[in-house]
Amino acid sequence: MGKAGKAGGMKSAVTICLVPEAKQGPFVFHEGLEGGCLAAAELGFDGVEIFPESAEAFPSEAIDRLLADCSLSLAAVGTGGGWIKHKLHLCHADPAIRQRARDFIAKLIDVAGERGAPVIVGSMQGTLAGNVSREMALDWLAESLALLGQRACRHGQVILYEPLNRYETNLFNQQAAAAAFCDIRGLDHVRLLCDLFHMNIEEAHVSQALVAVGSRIGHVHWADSNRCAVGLGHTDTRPVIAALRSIGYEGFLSAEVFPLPNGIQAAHKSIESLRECAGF
Ligand code: LER
Ligand code: MN
Repeated sequence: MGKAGKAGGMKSAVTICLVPEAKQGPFVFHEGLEGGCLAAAELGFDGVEIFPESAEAFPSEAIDRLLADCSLSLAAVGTGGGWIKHKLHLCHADPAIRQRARDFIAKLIDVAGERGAPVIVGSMQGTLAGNVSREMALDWLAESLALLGQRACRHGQVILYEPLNRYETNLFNQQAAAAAFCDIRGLDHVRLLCDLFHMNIEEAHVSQALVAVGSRIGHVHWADSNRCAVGLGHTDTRPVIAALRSIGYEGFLSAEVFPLPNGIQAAHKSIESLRECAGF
């Protein structure tokens, strides 16, 4: 964390995708773990956020070696490989698929937890479809997040639940509604992942929305309005940083953006924006 400096307790991270099917996805590095870690370290990021295919395919030995050699933290581990590769999610009408989705995430909680990191439940939350009522889906989601949260807690971790924009889920699109859901359902081991790209679409006021959920925030995806690196769109990130400072946020600001014009330049622009806006 020593690199954070004026950023207070906030830390920088950059995304590395290990799922070939997600080649078009909003991840900075797609060309392998080693290249991604070396570039992240070279650019001065504090950590990396990894999007693996599954727990079984998680390259534990290589990750441990690279994190140690590059002095990087593991910021978080994505679970969306379960959706992209197997179409699993936590609100599926079929109980067997819901169970497989939960098992898929549970195994990733263990590999992430052993390395001091939380997992992200984003696309694996699913979306309401067919005859599934909202009430039913939210019961299933709460039940899974409670069980998975307990598992994360055994590693001293939380689950990062990510409200997504309306084109990706109809469960929760806004932070306040997701926070109220966590409160009402007693989801003590769940924190919110605030993705500035989704928030730019869904929130009336991004920085006010951050302040309103305050201590529920566990992670931030650092992205501009067009999902490019911050600085390449029209989001004003200064009030965002002021809002995070005002609530004493000490987690990661993780660049989850398209590799445009390429991964290295997106990473460079991301760390530069963190230095300019947040004093990294
Ligand atoms: C998906 O849009 C997203 O933001 C990811 O972080 C979800 O896993
Ligand atoms: Mn995100």
